[in-house]
Amino acid sequence: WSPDKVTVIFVLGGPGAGKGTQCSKLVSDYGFKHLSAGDLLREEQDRPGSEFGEMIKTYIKEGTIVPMEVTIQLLENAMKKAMEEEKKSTFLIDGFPRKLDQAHAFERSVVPSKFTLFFDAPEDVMLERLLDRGKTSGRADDNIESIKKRFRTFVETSMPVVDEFESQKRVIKVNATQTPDEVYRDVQARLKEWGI
Ligand code: UP5
Ligand code: MG
Repeated sequence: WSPDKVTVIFVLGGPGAGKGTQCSKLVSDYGFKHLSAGDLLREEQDRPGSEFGEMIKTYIKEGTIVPMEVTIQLLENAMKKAMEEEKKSTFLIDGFPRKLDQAHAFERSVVPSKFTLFFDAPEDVMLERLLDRGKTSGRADDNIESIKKRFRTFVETSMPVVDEFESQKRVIKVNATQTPDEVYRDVQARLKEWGI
C-alpha cells in the first residue's frame, strides 16, 4: 500500500446532483476506480456481523454524517484492495469528504486530493431527480423527509468543504442541471485543462 503512488479526485455535489452517474462515465473512459462512500457505507450496513450496521442505518435515514473513523477506514480498505487486485491508482472518491474535519483527516492521514469535481445543481432539480429515483431505488433516504434533511446537511456541513477547496483553487465546478451527456462533455473538457 503506497499512498504516494495514488491520485485521488474527490467528487462532491448535493444529493442527486449526479455524482454517481458521472463517475460511471469516467470509469468507462479513463479507467479510474470509482469509490462511492455512500455505497461503501450501505454495503457495510448490510454486511452480516458488522458492528456498525445499525448506526449507519440511522445516520443515512436521518441524512446526517456517519463518524469519519468508519468511512475513512472503509475507503482506505477499498483503495488498498483496488490497488492490489486491479492495479488501479487513480480514484474517484464520490460523496466524501462531507465535513471539514473529514477533509483534513483524509488529506493528512491517507493522501491529499489532486482536486475536487463539484457538481452544482439547485435543490428543485435535485429533489425531482431523487423523488423520481425513489420510485424504484429502494434507498431508505429517497423519501421527502430524508431528502430535506440531506439537503440541510449538505448546505450547512458539506458546502464548507467545497468552499475551502475552492479558496485553494482546487475545484472544478460543473453545471449539473444539463443532460448527463452534456454534463459529461463539460467534465471532459475541464479535465483536459488539468492534464487528464
Ligand atoms: N440523474 C443523474 N444525472 C442526471 C442528469 N444530468 N439529468 C437528469 N437526471 C440525472 O443521480 C441521481 C438520480 O438522478 C438518478 O436517478 C440519475 O439517473 C438521475 P446520481 O448519479 O445517483 O446522483 P448522486 O449525486 O450520486 O446522488 P446520491 O443520492 O447518491 O447522493 P448523496 O450524496 O445524497 O448520497 P450518498 O450515497 O453519497 O450518501 C448517502 C448518505 O450516506 C448520506 O446522506 C450520509 O448519511 C451517508 N454518508 C456519510 O455519512 N458519509 C459519507 O462520506 C458518505 C455518505
Ligand atoms: Mg451517489
